Amino acid sequence: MPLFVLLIASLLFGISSLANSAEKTGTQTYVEGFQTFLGSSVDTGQVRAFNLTASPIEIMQDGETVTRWAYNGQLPGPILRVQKGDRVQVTLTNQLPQNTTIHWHGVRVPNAMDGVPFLTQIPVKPGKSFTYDFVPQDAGTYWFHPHVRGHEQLERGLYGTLIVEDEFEGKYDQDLVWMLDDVLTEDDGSLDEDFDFKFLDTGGRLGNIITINGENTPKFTFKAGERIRLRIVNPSNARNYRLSFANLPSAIIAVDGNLVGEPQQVEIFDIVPGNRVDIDLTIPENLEGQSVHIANTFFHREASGSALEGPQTIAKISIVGKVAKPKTFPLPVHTAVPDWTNALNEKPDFIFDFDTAFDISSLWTNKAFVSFTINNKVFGDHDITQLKNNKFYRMRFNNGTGLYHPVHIHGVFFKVLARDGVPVNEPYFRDTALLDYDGSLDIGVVPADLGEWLSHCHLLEHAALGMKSTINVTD
Ligand SMILES: [Cu+2]
Repeated sequence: MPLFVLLIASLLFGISSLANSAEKTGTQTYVEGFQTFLGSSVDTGQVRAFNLTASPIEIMQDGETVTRWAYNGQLPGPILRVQKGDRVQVTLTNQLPQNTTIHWHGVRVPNAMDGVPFLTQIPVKPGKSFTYDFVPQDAGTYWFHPHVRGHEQLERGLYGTLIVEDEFEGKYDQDLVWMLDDVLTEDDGSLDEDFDFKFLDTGGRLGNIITINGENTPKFTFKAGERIRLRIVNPSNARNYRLSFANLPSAIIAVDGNLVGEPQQVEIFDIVPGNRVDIDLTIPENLEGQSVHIANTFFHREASGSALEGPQTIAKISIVGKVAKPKTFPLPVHTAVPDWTNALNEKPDFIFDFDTAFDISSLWTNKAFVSFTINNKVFGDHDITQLKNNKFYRMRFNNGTGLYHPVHIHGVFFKVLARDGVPVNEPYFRDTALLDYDGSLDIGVVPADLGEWLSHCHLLEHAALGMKSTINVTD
């Protein structure tokens, strides 16, 4: 080979490898930022064992006996509290008439503990047990629910909270969980038990009653001057919420578990199915003796018939008495949330088109004639998205359906980079984010746990009709 060809070749090679390494350096910053955010792993040496039995229960509702499904006979299910680094062992016993599993929503568990039937485990048959075993490494508010017939099993009442405690435990006057759900009932107060395809070709199952911890418009009594950590979880099949705390000072201090880099405004945050937000709520000292209504202001464009629509009161707070000394510590924040503003300069590595497909032959039958697709495929025929561990990826989700889709990816935290093409700088990570009905969502993600993980719409009727795929994280 002539010398000048070699020279040009080596020059070209040199330039292209230089370009590659520049590119790598850019995204490597995001990887390192995320690793710093997660911090080093912890092992307390403690084992925390719990039993969860899923079974039908009978409860009284408006003077009638109605049947729901529950963990340990409790509706909502128990609150499990553990320390970061504890070994958590939960034995699930299935006393339901169906198979079930438990998915630990938002918790980075070993893949085999993720609770997805036929992907990470064989489902637990009626009468059988399975023990989940994992060591949570991220403090915050998480939740658990079945991943078998989710649109039925969650609606019937199977969900609970997992709190991984952080350094702010015990600093608040009260630490409360609000499971914010909506249920669809018959006129006699019993659950509407049509879990066939009645709702599945729509915006999902919107209930006619909004409940907090199973109660319709509950009353809470707080003291003037109290500082409350309110952990809100949305286990609803399809409903989004926006909360208004009226004249009570409030701020979001955590999203989907982790603390935020800067406190967020409660009134503009869409709490979509799967999301958790921790709210720092202060009861002003001068409100003693007064009452305050907490409202849901989200307007669902699909709502019709008996589906309730905001704004409406979902809880009433009576302020009785006064604390001796109000707590004055600053709002908790995570000090290592990386800035990924420039991540939009990277090209999308993957594009996911959310759409619908129709099967005319099922029209006028009891079967759904619509399926919900990702890149024109339903779960089972889906493409597996291949990812490398500890590498940055930019993903784009496009919505061609005119319906809301809460996008949830198992096994990762991700950051929203743009919504409907407009850059946003959310100073926090999530595991679930809303793909708006006519919009798009751009996210950045650094996988940190190996295995094939489910990625799906958390509107449970859409998931049931195919809107699921997987990401496979390898070394
Ligand atoms: Cu959806």
